[in-house]
Amino acid sequence: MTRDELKAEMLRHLQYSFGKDPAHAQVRDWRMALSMAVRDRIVEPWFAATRATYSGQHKRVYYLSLEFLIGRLLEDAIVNLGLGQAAREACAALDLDFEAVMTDEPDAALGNGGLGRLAACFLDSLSTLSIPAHGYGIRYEHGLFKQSFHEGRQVEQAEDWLNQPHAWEFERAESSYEIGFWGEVEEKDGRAIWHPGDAVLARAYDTPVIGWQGRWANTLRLWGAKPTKLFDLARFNTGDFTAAAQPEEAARTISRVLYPDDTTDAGRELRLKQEYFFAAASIRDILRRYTSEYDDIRRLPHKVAIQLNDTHPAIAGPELVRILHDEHGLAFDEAVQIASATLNYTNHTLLPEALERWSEGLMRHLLPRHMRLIEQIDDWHARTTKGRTLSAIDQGSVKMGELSFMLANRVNGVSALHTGLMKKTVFAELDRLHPDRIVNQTNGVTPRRWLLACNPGLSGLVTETIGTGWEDDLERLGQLDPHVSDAGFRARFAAVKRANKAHLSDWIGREMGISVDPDAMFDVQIKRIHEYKRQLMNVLDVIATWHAMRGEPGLDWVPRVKIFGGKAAPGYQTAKEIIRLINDVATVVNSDPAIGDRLKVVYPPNYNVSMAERLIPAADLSEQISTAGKEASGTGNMKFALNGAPTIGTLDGANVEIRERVGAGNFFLFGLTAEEAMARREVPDHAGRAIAASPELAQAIAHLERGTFSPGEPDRYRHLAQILRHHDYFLVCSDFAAYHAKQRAVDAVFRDRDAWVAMAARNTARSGWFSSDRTIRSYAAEIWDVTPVEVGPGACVLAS
Ligand code: GL4
Repeated sequence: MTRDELKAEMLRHLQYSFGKDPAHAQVRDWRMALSMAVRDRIVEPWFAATRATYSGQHKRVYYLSLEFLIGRLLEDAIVNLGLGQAAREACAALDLDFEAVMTDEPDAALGNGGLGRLAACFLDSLSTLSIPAHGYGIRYEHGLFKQSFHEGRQVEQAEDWLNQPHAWEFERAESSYEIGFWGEVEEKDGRAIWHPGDAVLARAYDTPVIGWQGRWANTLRLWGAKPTKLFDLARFNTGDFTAAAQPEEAARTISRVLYPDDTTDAGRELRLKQEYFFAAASIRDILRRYTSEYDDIRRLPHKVAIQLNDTHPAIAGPELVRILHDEHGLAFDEAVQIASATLNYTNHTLLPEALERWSEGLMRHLLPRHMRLIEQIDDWHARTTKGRTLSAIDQGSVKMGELSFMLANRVNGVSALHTGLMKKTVFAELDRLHPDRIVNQTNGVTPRRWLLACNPGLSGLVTETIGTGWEDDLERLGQLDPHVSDAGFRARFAAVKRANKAHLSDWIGREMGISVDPDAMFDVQIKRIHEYKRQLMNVLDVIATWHAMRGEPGLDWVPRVKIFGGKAAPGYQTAKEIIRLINDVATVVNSDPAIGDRLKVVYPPNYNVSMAERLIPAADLSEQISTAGKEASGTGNMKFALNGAPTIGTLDGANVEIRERVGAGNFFLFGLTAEEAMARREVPDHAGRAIAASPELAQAIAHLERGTFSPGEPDRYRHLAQILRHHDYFLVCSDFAAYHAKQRAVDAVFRDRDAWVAMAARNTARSGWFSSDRTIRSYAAEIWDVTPVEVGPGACVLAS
C-alpha cells in the first residue's frame, strides 16, 4: 500500500465512516481514520485464515485468560503489515504529527501485569506462526485503574478506555449466550438438570490479531455482559425509573471492572461470577464451533486444545464436564476423560495468597451443579489414582489449582526454576501421581512489539548488520555476536542507546519537570509494586548511595538515574507505603544541591504497556531483584536484555535462564538462591544480624526511622522499618549487602564505556531464545499437539 493509497483511505474513512470534514478533524478523528484504513487490510487475511482452518479441518487452540494486556494496537498492526513508511508519509502529507496520532490511542489495559501481557504476546505469536487460535476473555469497561500521585501517595481513578469508540473490535450481537447462576438442580431419570435462578447474556466482541507480515490473523473474542431482558417496562410505566433500569445495571456489573490485583484472591462473589461468565460463554462457543464441524463429541481432544491461563478460568473444567455429561449424555467417567484430554493448565505463581480457593458455600450457592460435579471429579481422581489423601476440596474451600491439575492433560510452569519448585512444593503429591503431567514452558516476549516497534534505532542497526528475517526468527540475533568485538559496531550500538536515552530525558523533562543527564546510567525497575519484587531494597540502596555521596562529595561517583514504574493493588497497604517512600526519597534527593546530577530518582505515574515501550529501549540496567523462589518467571527481564540492558538480579524465575544464555559475565548476579532463602528464614533474627553486619543498611533504615524523608512526620515509615527489622519474610536485609556491593561493581563496569557497551550488545545478541514464538512452538509441540498451517510466502493465506 502506497502513501497515496493510505492517505486516500484515511480521507475516505474520515468523511464516510466518521462524518468529519478534514478542516475540522481532531487528532482523534485522524487516528480513527488511520486505524480503519489499516484495519481494512487485516480483514482479508483474517477471513482467509478462518476459511483455511475450516477447510483444512485443523485443530484449534483456545487460550482462556481473565487478562489480556494488549496495550495500543495501531502501531502493532502497522508494523505487522509493513505499513510503517506509508503511514508516516501519509500522516506527513496530511500535515499530521505521526507520533501524536499514535499516542492518542488509549492503552487497552485489560490486565494487571506479566500474566496479562504474556497472554497478549502469545496471541501475537500464535498469529505469526499461523496456528489457528482464539483468545477468550472479558471486555472490561474499565481496565486497570489510572494511577496518579498526590503528595507522593498513590491515588486510583477509574480507567475509561471504552469512553470512545474502540477502533479494532467487531460487535457480534448474533453470538450471545445465556449464562445462568444460582438456582437448583433437579434429578430426573438419573440425570441432573440445572435450573438457574438468574441469567445474563454474554455477547461477543471480536478483535482480529494480525501476525507478522499479515500472513495470518486469529481472533481475540471478549465477552461483554448484557441483561437477558433489557428493561423492565412495567416498572418504568409505574414511574419507578431506577428500578426499571436495574436488570441492565446488574448484568453489566459483571464485565465492568478488571480486578486490580494479580496476587490475591479477590474473594468476592462478583469475581467468581466473572470467572464463570467468561469460562461458560467460551466453552459454549468452542463446542458450538466444534459441533458445527464434527459429529462425534468424543473426538473433541483431537480438534480442540484449551489452555487455562492460571486458575482464573478453572471453572471451565467442571462446565465442560457438565455439558458432556448432562447435555450430551456421556457417562461421567468418559466426560471427565474427554475434558481432561482437552484442557491444560498454566500455573503462574506459587505465592500462597494467589492460589485461588473458593468457599464451598459460595460455590454451591452460585453454581450448585458445578459444586456437585467438583465433588465427583474429586472422587473420580481418588478412585482412579489411589491418591486418596489428596483432594481439591479442603476445609470448606475448593482449591482451584488442584482442580485444574486433576482435569488437565498437561500442567506447566513458566520458567525452569518455577516448574521445578511446582514439583517440589505445591504440586508435589499430584506430581507423584502423574509424573509426566508437569512440563516447563519458559515464557517469552514478542520481538515485533518489544524490539522492532519500540526500538526503531536498535532494530535498524540489527537489520543493517545481519539483514532482515530476525523478526520472526529471533535466534538469528546470535549472528550479532561476532560483531560485538568490532569497535565500529559497538560505537553504533552505543549511539542508538544514547539517542534513546536523550529521547527519554526529553520526555522526563516535559512530563515530570526533572532534568536528567542522558549520559548518566539509567537504572530501571518497572513492574507491579510488591514486597517480593523488593522495590524497597532498591530504594534502600538509593538512600545508602545518597548518604555516601553526601559523606564524600569529592569522590568520582558514577551518575545514575533511578527510574521506577508500577502500580500497587489498591488494598495493599505496604506496597502503597513503598510507593510513597520512593516519591519522598525522590523529593529529597532530586533537590539536594550536594548531589546535583549524580543521583536522580524518577517515578512517572501510571506505568502501563506504552510507558514500558518508552522506558525499556532507553534502559542501561535492568533491575530483577525479587526474593529467589518468588517470581515465577518475569517477562520484563527478557525485554530489557533484548534491548541491550544487562540485568542486576537474583537467581529467580527466568533470570536463571537469561544468565545462562547471555553468559555469567554479562549479568550482575547477587543474593541468596531459592534454597538458601528458605533456609535463611529459619535463622533466628536473620534481619537483625544482616543489619548489624551492614553499616550502610543500618544507616538507611535509621534514615527511615528518623524521618529524613518525611520531615515533620518521623513515624511515616515506622511500619516499613518494623517490617525490615522484625518481619523480613522477603529477605531484603539478608540480601542488601550483596546487592549494594554488586551495584558498585555495576558502577565500575559502566565507567569502562567500552566494556559496558560490549556487555549490553551481548545481551541483545544472546536473547533470541526469549521470543514468544519459541514459547508458542514449544506449547504447540509439547502440549497442544498442533502444527502451523502452511501459508504461501509473503502473501496472505489462500482463501480456498
Ligand atoms: C505472574 C508472575 O508473577 C510473573 O513472574 C510471570 O512472568 C507472569 C507470566 O507467567 O505471571 N503470575 C502472576 S499471578 N502475575 C504475574 O505476572
